[in-house]
Amino acid sequence: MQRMVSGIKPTGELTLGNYIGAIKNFVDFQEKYELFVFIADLHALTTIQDKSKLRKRIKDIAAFYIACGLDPEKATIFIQSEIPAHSQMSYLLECTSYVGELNRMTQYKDKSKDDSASIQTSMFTYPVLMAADILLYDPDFVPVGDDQKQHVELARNIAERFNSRNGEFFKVPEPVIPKAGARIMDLQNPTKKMSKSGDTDKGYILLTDNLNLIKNKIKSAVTDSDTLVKFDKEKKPGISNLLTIYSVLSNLTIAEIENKYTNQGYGNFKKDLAEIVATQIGKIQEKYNQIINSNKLNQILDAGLEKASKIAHKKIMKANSKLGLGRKK
Ligand code: ATP
Ligand code: LTN
Repeated sequence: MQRMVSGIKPTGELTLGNYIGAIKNFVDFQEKYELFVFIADLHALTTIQDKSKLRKRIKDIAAFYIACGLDPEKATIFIQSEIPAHSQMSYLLECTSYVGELNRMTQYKDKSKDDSASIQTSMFTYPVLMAADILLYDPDFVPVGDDQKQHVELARNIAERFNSRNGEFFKVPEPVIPKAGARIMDLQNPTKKMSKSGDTDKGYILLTDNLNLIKNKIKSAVTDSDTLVKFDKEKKPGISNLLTIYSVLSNLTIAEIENKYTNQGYGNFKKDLAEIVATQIGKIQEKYNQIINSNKLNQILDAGLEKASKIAHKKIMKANSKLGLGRKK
């Protein structure tokens, strides 16, 4: 069975973007691949965090993974910081990467544009930690949203460089970007990615939002002044974003949805979409409420930790040895 690895960082509440761009796909992939999914808590420390909020979010993401349909019998779910090999491998890969290539990472460039003096070092080096997260497990594929493609490509370059310097050691993985929904946009500013750190809370939908609030956010999403339900990313970014959400959540094609709402204007379209989103998130919330305070969540994370840490520990010990560290060949 081919293997996949991916993670989400607990820097805020999960959004509909995280669900459509990442988690929903993990749920499909667990049927066909050996899937490792983790909570990237070390990555959260790239910005300063409130400790008690961080701890709550770590468990929240684990509970949402399961509530969204990840099955711990099929997928290995674990917390990154509980496996020290991630940080250790990150250091070895820092010794295999260049400042020049990290400087080219667009996410870093965006984040450091305003005030690079107050950006933490870890924000700069974080793609290397992400490479470590991936390469430790020798996956074939890394499913991520659009914004993370460049980081997976960096991981590939680092793996190839390590292999050419030290002999074949890491598998070089491929990124897997979803065909639809790789970039769900902000509902109020549809040229920007929907993000938990967005400007207005009307722009993003959280998996924890009250269902009525979700419906209102969809109904007040920015569209354009004509009334045609038609996909056109350049000219009609708002309606195109809503069509993408509708299509991914209903399994109808964009063309089928466009047909369904010919000559109806935006009102009915938005009303139906509001129902679809609220119903699906409502089901997720029900399962989340059942699991969040149960003992089962800890058992799942313990089992995931045991399985993942064996693989990661072996790999880091072999990497140390490959590089001439320690005493053992
Ligand atoms: P932030 O938006 O706070 O900067 P993030 O949501 O991009 O963070 P993560 O939570 O680690 O960061 O992202 C987890 C996964 O969700 C990644 O694969 C990312 O590409 C995907 N993702 C995040 N936002 C969206 C979005 N708006 N549309 C599609 N996929 C998304
Ligand atoms: N950097 C990613 C989260 C992340 C990740 C990973 C994704 C950390 N490690 C390994 C895939 C594989 C983000 O910010 N979205």
